[in-house]
Amino acid sequence: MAGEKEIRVPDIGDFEDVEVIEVLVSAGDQVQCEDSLVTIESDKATVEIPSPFNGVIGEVCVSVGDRVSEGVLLARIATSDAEADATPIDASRTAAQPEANDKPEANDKPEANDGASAAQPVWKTAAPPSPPPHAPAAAPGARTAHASPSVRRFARELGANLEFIRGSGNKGRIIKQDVQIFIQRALQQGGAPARLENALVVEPARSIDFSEFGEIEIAPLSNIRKIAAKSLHRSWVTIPHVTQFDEADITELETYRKSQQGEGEKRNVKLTVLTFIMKAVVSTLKEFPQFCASLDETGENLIIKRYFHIGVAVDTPNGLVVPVVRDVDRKGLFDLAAELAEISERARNRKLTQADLSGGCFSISSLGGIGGTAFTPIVNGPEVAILGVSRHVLRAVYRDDQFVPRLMLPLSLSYDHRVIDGAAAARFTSKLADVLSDVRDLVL
Ligand code: CAO
Repeated sequence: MAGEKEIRVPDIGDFEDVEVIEVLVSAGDQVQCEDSLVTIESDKATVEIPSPFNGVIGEVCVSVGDRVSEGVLLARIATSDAEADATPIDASRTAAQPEANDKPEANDKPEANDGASAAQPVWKTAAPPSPPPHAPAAAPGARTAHASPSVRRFARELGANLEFIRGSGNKGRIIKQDVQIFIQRALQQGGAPARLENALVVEPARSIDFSEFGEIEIAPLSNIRKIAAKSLHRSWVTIPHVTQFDEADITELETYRKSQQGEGEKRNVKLTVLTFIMKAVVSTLKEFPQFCASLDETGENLIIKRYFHIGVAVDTPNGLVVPVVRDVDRKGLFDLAAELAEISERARNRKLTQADLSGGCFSISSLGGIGGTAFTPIVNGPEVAILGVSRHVLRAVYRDDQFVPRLMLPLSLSYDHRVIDGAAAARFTSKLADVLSDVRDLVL
C-alpha cells in the first residue's frame, strides 16, 4: 500500500541505548530499499540501518548524538504503490553479523573481498577510532562523508580522511574507487599527506570580497616572502614549539663592547651585541649538543652536528631571510662582526646565494635594535631551536642586599619539544645567560 510509513530501529541484538553517529539522509531524499539511513555505534560495533522501503524520506526523526534502542522511530517515508509492495527487508537480519559479512553497498564497485550480494545492514565489530585531537569540529552544514563501513575501514587503513573525498556513488556516497583515486592523487602531489588522517586537518579559507566593506589595494607578496611563508608554515605545523624566556646580565659585556669602539673604527667594523651573542650561543651549544642537531626524516634519530654554523634572521625590504655564518667557533669577534655586516648587507641587496642560506645548525633572531620585550620565534626547521633576542633594558636588580642598575638582555628560546625537554631548555638559557654575563669567556 502506498502512503507514509514509519521506519524504526530494528532488532539490533543485545544493544540498547546506542549512539547515532551519522545521519545519512535528509527529508526529501529518494531512497531505495536497503539504502543506509543512519549509522549507530556501540562500544563494540557500528551498524548502518537500512531503509526497508523504496520512497521519499518525509522526516528524519533522529540526530547525531541521539541514543536509540529497538523500536525508536528513525524516519518517516512516503512510499508509492509499487514501493510499498516491495518486501521490506527482514529487520531481524540486523542482529550482529560478523565483520566478514561487511557487504558492499549497491553502488560500490565490486570488490574482491567484499562479497557480491546486495547490501544488507552492515555490522562492523571494531569501533572506529576517535577523530584526531586537532580535527576541527564539523561546522553546521559541513559536508558529511557518506560511506559504508567497508569503505570507511579501507580509507582508515590507507590513512585517507573521508571529509576530503568527493563521492561518485549514488547521492554522493564514497565508494572504494573514490578512496583509491584520492590516495593516488595524494601520492602524486607529494605534499598531500597533510590531508591524510592523523595529520592536521585545516578548513580551507573562505574567499571574502573585502571591497564590500571598503577600499582595498592588492599587494602581491614578494618571492622571498612566499618562500619564507612556506617554510615558516611547515615549521609551525610540524614542530611542537615551546618557548623558554630568560634574561642575561650584559652590563660588563656592554662596557667591554664600548671599550672596543676605537679598535672597531680602526678596522672599520661595528662590534654589535649580536656578535657576542653568536659566540655565547656556540659556547653553550658545545655543552648542549642536542640543540645543535636535526631529526632525520624517520623522526627516529637525532643527527648531532659537530660544526657550528649559525643562521641569523635578517629583516630586508622584501621579507625575512636567514643567511648562515659558518664556523662561528673558529672566528674572532671582529671577523664575525665584519662577516655579519657583509652577509646582512648582501641579504638586503638580494645578493645571497643558496649556499649562504644552507647548512645552519641553530638560528638567532635579534629584534633588539628595533624593540620589544620578548617574542616567540619559530624554529627554523630542520633545526631544533632558535634564540630570539629583544631590546636590552637598564633595570634595578636586587643583588647582595641592594638594588643595583644592570643592563638586562631578554632571551626567548623556542625549541622542538620532540627533541628537547623543558628542563634542558631552561638549563640552556641559564648557561647562555652565564656566558653572556662573563665577558672573559667570550673574549678569550
Ligand atoms: N638591545 C638594544 N639595542 C640593540 C640590541 C639589543 N638587544 N641589538 C642591537 N641593538 C642596537 C645596536 O647596538 C645598534 O645601535 P647603534 O646603531 O646605536 O649602535 C642598533 O640596535 C642596530 O643594530 P643592527 O640591527 O644594525 O645590528 P645587529 O647586529 O643587532 O643586527 C641584524 C643585525 C641583521 C640581525 C639586524 O639588522 C636585523 O635585521 N634584525 C631583524 C631580525 C628580524 O627581523 N628578526 C625577526 C625574524 S622572525 O620574524
